[in-house]
Amino acid sequence: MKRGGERDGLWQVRHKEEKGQNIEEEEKEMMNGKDGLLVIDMQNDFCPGGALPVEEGDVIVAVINQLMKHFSVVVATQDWHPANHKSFAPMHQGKEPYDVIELHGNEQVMWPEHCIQGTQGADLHKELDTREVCAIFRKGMNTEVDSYSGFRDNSKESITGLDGYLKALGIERIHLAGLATDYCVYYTGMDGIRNGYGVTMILDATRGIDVPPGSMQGKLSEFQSKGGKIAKSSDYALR
Ligand code: VGL
Ligand code: ZN
Repeated sequence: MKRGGERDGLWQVRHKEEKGQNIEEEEKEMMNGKDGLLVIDMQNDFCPGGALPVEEGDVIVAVINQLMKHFSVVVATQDWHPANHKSFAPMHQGKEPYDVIELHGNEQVMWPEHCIQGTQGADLHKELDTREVCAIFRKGMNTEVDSYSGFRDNSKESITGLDGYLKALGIERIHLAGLATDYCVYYTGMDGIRNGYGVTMILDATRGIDVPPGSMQGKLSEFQSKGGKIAKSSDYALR
């Protein structure tokens, strides 16, 4: 299948192993039209000054803009909540942001109100180069259930259509950037693995919340234990 602007490039993942001495092993993989970049929730509310700010959340925009140039398929997601979404702490009497409750049988972190449909907080960061974005998938519209993954809601009841879109375009490997590492990026990655993609998280093109503390480390270990790869933006090079 041929798409306009298809680009070939090389990206590499370096593995360092300690075996008495440092052995540096380099693995190179060719990137082609089967690779897609997913830019997760690169929205104002997740950046400093927003409603649910992630530390340095805005710093990665420039990194992502550079990365996009290496991919012919770039997809973005947007957290897109109604104003009365049940993940919002003010919807529950006596609950404070970052408390954890049970909601319809699932653990639910109480978030500050964020990414309300149509508000400036829900807009993609204005410096994000959306010219390179082929499609935007929205999630979190059902008031009753949160939706971290770009593929489906947390209750596994409804899908966004992202999987069908990627498969229709012949995408076999997805590369993840955006916010937040330990929530929407992580859950999108885990679903990606479940749905049969090779999944790489471009770690310096993400930033995390780390709530509760340790969430970052735990989620990254879990992701790698399921076959997810970690890379850095400098591993991607156009040749
Ligand atoms: C996110 C918390 C609540 C995210 C979205 O994009 O990681 N986190 N909604
Ligand atoms: Zn949300």
